[in-house]
Amino acid sequence: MGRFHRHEDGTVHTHDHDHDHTHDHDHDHHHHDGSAGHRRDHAGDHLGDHPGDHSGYATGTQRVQVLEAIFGENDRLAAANRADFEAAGVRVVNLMSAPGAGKTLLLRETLRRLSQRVRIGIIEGDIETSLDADRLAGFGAAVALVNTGQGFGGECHLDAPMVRSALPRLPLADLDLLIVENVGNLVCPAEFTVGEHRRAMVYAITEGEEKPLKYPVMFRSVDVVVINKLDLLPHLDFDLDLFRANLRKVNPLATTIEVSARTGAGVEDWCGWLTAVR
Ligand SMILES: Nc1nc2c(ncn2[C@@H]2O[C@H](COP(=O)(O)OP(=O)(O)OP(=O)(O)O)[C@@H](O)[C@H]2O)c(=O)[nH]1
Ligand SMILES: [Mg+2]
Repeated sequence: MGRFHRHEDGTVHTHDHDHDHTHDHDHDHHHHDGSAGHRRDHAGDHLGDHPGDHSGYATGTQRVQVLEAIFGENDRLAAANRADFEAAGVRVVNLMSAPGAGKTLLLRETLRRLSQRVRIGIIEGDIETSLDADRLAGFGAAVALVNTGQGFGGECHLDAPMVRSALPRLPLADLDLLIVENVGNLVCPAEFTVGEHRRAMVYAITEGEEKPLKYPVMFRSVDVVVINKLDLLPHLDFDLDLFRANLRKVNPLATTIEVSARTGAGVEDWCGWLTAVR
């Protein structure tokens, strides 16, 4: 998805013109669920701020209408999910990352440490397979799998309707915390709220320091960035200070937590953040 902007009021506009883009689209936004006072970007900012021929689509109005309908439906069901979460007294964290950043390993280590004292549910989002859901079985959490490829058109993210489809398979009223492991993707999941209270992302230091600048929509949308794979630092020429500076440029308010899901270092800090979500 690109070449369109979504506004706070739900309206959308496209860039179906072909002049150079020199104007700034970096408006301030707030989450629709009010969970954080920081910015939520327009969709497509990563494509919209550079010069280029944007005349490829002759169907601008129809595209806008379809996108408004998609986001409108998502927001409606996200609100319904949120109401169910509130009624059940469960706090919900939407966990996102690029593929392979370490979400599932971090969740396994989280369950090892927390599941004795916190009642945890997991919604495991993957395009295909139950591989990650299987990896999280047997650690004391209720796990519900959503395959976005089966019946959902192979989507690159979990949206509110998909999360809603998993709720009947979870003992919501008996949970304290529900963690949604989103599909591994640095772009699409940021655009779809699922009714969560907080947004978190796992970022692996193998991904390079510049990713907050290249994928600002995701990095701006989160409350916390878990910096993972710190055990690999001696083997990389990764500059942690430069990464932090890049992150601050796009999201000065994000909390950061340094971990290695492999060695367990820092995982207690992440567990502390999770249990403090109110
Ligand atoms: N060295 C090292 N490897 C890690 C760490 N965390 C995860 N990995 C490895 O990175 C690979 C991907 O980890 P996953 O937990 O599957 O990552 P994911 O984000 O769940 O991946 P997707 O669900 O496919 O997006 C696996 O081989 C993990 O063992 C870490 O802290 N250090
Ligand atoms: Mg995973």
